[in-house]
Amino acid sequence: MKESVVSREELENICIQFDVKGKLDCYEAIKTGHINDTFCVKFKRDDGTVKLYTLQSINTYVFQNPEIVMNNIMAVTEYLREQYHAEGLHASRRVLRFYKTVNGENFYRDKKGRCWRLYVFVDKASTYNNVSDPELLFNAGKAFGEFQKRLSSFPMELLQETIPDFHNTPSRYRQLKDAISRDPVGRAGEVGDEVAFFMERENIAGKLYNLQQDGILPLRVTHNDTKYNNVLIDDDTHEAICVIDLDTVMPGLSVHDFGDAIRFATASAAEDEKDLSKVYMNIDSFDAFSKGFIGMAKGFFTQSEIDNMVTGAKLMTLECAVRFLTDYINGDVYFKTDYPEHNLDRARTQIKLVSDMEKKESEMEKIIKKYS
Ligand code: GN1
Ligand code: MG
Repeated sequence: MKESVVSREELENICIQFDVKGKLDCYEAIKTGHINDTFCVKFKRDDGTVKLYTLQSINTYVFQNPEIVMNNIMAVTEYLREQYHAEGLHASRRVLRFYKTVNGENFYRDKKGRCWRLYVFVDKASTYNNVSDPELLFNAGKAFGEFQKRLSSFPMELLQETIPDFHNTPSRYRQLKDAISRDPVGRAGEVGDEVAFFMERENIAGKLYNLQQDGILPLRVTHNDTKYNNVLIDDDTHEAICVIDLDTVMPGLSVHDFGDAIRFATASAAEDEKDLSKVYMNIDSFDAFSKGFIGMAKGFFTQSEIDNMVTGAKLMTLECAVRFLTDYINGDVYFKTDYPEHNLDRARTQIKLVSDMEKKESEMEKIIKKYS
């Protein structure tokens, strides 16, 4: 997926659609994230005051119904904001605040058909891609766990699925097989080893999906994209203050949120590291994150959820590997890439992580037990 090009004048005009006051002073593209195009924009008012906003164009190949995405996000952020207020807490740095357009819409569709949304930029806070500091990992685990706890009273029926079957791992396998048989850009022949790895594990791919279908794992309001860089860390206190990237908040499984976070936060190297000898699952990071996610939500998760957290980590990593490889075979239509083998490199790191997790399964189980 290619990034869309947008001029300064276009950015300024789009912001004006959200009734932003003043003139565009400067802007910067924010490069984290594989899906949407994001900018930090700075506006200067006539009285000299400045205000920062995040402007984002929603990827409509990935999110075919931006109305649903924005309805969900507005409902969830509003709910969280009221909850914080009811507890006498400030919400401005804890919950993203989205603006409506001058026409009262949740997003603005420009002449080129791109869908834009605008929200307050949270200052003095950062996102990180690679972390090994246990305090930061603990704080992020706590924040993602708390996010679920806070939304456990949210009326789930108000949420619509923004991407159907998002974490349906068997369906991700079907998409892979479909890509292999269509082979639109002639890459399927090069990935035999990777495909063999997936096929050897196909028998476990449906485990969590089936447990949910059988009513053993409860549906909750979940985030579904709990990468470490989807939580804002306060620059001064190092607290994980605000969960971001809410596009996939919808009914889902807690074990998926835990698992996807583990996939990313405990990885010893970047998601696209080429030197696979550097890639493994850091068990100390696993301990720190679990202490936050499970330890701080004691009593919240059911026993069947606790029993399946480690499977969540393995399956979310496996699923992500399948998705990267599928996109590679399809010609890189979904995830943003910087070079032709980018998705293949990503798939390979995830495969390496799955292998390492398989070796460390009993160590991981012990840690979960310790905190539950
Ligand atoms: C995408 O947008 P970002 O980078 O937070 C993807 C996740 C993947 C992740 C892999 C909507 O997340 O599902 O796990 O890349 N988001 C979507 O890094 O597909
Ligand atoms: Mg995302």
